Amino acid sequence: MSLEAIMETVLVIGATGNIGVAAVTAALRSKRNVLAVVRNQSSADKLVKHIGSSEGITFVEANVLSDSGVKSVVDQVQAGKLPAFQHVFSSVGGEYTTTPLPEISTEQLRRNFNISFEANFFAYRDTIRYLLEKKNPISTWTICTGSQGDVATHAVPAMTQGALFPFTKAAARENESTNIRFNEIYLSFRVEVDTDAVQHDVTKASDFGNVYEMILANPEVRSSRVRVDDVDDLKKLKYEKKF
Ligand SMILES: NC(=O)c1ccc[n+]([C@@H]2O[C@H](COP(=O)([O-])OP(=O)(O)OC[C@H]3O[C@@H](n4cnc5c(N)ncnc54)[C@H](OP(=O)(O)O)[C@@H]3O)[C@@H](O)[C@H]2O)c1
Ligand SMILES: *[C@@H]1O[C@H](CO)[C@@H](O)[C@H](O)[C@H]1NC(C)=O
Ligand SMILES: *[C@@H]1O[C@H](CO)[C@@H](O)[C@H](O)[C@H]1NC(C)=O
Ligand SMILES: CC(=O)N[C@H]1CO[C@H](CO)[C@@H](O)[C@@H]1O
Repeated sequence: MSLEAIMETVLVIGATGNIGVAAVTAALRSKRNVLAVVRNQSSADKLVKHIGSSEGITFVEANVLSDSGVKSVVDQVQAGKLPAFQHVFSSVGGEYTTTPLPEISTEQLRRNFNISFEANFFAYRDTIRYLLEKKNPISTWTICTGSQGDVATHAVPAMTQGALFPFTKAAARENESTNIRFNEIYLSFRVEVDTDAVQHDVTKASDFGNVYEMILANPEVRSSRVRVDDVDDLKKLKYEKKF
């Protein structure tokens, strides 16, 4: 068998962010290729800088906020212009701000729901059919949400994360017995790309990447919330069914 035939590919949406970089790191470390969706060349360059190399990464430009952005990527995959993928990881994210509720402008509210909710929803809606059609039993679909959705010390991200919870529960239900293992990573502490993490004394993306590596490696983890409450959870998966 050729190397291409056995090499898996992870489609990463939000690939250039703190969490996306962790997912790309995990994919490459576990000998998978990455198809990274980026908004432009500067974002692609940023990802290469964080990872240290572009080996194993194919870049595709798309506007993931638009309801045709991810769809255009899948269309190109189906046309054979981009590598086929078996896994999806999504972590498009908006502002981590403490703006109090009365001061949130309509524009700020809509922008954040656009980035943190709609983009992740479109990513799911427009890749899931492709993965179902391929019927590959190794397929996975993973999203990272934040405990802000419950804690709500930061109203803007709290509201968008809160909206992601029922979406992930519905997706976990709909794929309970398909070829796709859908899982949510529920993260309760700050993770940043390694250089920033060192400066701010928070967890490094490369360490957080362990969680995604463990999910990819463990066929038992399905339709679950994987809780990452403290650093011990970076070594051993803590998961339970979403419903
Ligand atoms: N970091 C954490 O500690 C943490 C904790 C709990 C939960 N989370 C969850 O993970 C999500 C991502 O967090 P993060 O820290 O990785 O965020 P981030 O570093 O700000 O990254 C956000 C990602 O979304 C993309 N994005 C943002 N606005 C965009 C726009 N207008 N058009 C196109 N792409 C856009 C960014 O692309 P560019 O690079 O091109 O800007 C980047 O890839 C959060 O929203 C939350 O759901 C994160
Ligand atoms: C890429 O997008 C970012 C964010 O919108 C912007 O600041 C930057 O100028 C863009 N770079 C290019 C090369 O278009
Ligand atoms: C959301 O993003 C899309 C694509 O960039 C844009 O067309 C739309 O106007 C945005 N919606 C809001 C409410 O900001
Ligand atoms: C077995 C099962 O529940 N399959 C569902 C998986 O998700 C797709 C798309 O959302 C549904 O069409 C299937 O019925």
